[in-house]
Amino acid sequence: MGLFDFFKKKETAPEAQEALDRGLEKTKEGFLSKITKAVAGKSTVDDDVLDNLEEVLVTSDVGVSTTLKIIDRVQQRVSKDKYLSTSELNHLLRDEIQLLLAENNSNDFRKFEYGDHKPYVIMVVGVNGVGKTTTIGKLASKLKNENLKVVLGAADTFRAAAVEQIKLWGERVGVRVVAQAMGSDPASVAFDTLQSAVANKEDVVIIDTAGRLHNKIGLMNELGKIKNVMDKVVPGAPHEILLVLDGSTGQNAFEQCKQFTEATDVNALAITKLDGTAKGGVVIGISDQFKIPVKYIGVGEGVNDLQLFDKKAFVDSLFK
Ligand SMILES: Nc1nc2c(ncn2[C@@H]2O[C@H](COP(=O)(O)OP(=O)(O)O)[C@@H](O)[C@H]2O)c(=O)[nH]1
Ligand SMILES: [Mg+2]
Repeated sequence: MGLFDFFKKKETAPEAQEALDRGLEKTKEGFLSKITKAVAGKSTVDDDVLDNLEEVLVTSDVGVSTTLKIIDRVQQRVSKDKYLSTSELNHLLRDEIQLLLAENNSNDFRKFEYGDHKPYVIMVVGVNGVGKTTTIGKLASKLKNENLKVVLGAADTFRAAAVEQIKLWGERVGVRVVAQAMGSDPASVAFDTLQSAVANKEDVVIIDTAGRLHNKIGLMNELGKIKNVMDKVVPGAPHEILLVLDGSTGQNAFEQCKQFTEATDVNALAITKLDGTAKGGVVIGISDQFKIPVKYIGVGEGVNDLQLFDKKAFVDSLFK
């Protein structure tokens, strides 16, 4: 079984769907009430309705280019069926969004073959405050529950609180944390972590980093240095560069995604804080525009509030 397959099994479970529904409540409320307004007083889907719908999607943080793609698809369906009723619109919209996402990121994490890499090394990047350390703690807990040996590297050495926070998560979920003093070289922490993971035959290494987005060159250099060190200890590492984005920041998350993907080889995304925000549409836009699989979504601060992103379940939940 691949490393991440177990998530997949759990994702289809009713508890996971319920947690997702709860987490997306605010987005859903906003989205559905806007759609209701968009079709008010109309029986068929005409140009006015499409214009209103476009506005609904843009104001739900789906992003302009993804919105235009969706509207275009809906329009094609409407031109085939001129008497399409507004009551059918919800289903149509849901189907088209699901199809769009399915076309885009077809190469999912489900294809990860964990057996190819031991240790499997994940480097976590993203600006300060987006939820990197929290996501690492949650992920470590999930992996540990599957009997994988996990070790965390406290390579966000920029702030003392950051080192303490990841140590706390380590204690809380019962995984080893490699740390040095605040202000030490992040690459040196990464080196120590990987070396000890190899010595201890651990399965998964997760490296936290500082989210300093000083400028693109600075970021590239900082992350490049950590990556190079990892590759020396475990050739090919990091296998995963996970960019964490705060979904509640809407369009800012798009901008951060752009900057980080330009600075380093991000190959997985986590979008956090979808609970308590009405901006959950950002997941659709980011998933569509960046062609990088959204692997995880955060729907709360608790240790169990991390889910694997399941496109179908996500969109289903929005339209429930
Ligand atoms: N509501 C909610 N809060 C979250 C989520 N993920 C992280 N947080 C909170 O966001 C804050 C910053 O998280 P942290 O992991 O320290 O961010 P970092 O600076 O990127 O490491 C903390 O208060 C977390 O509890 C989430 O999915 N939902
Ligand atoms: Mg942190």
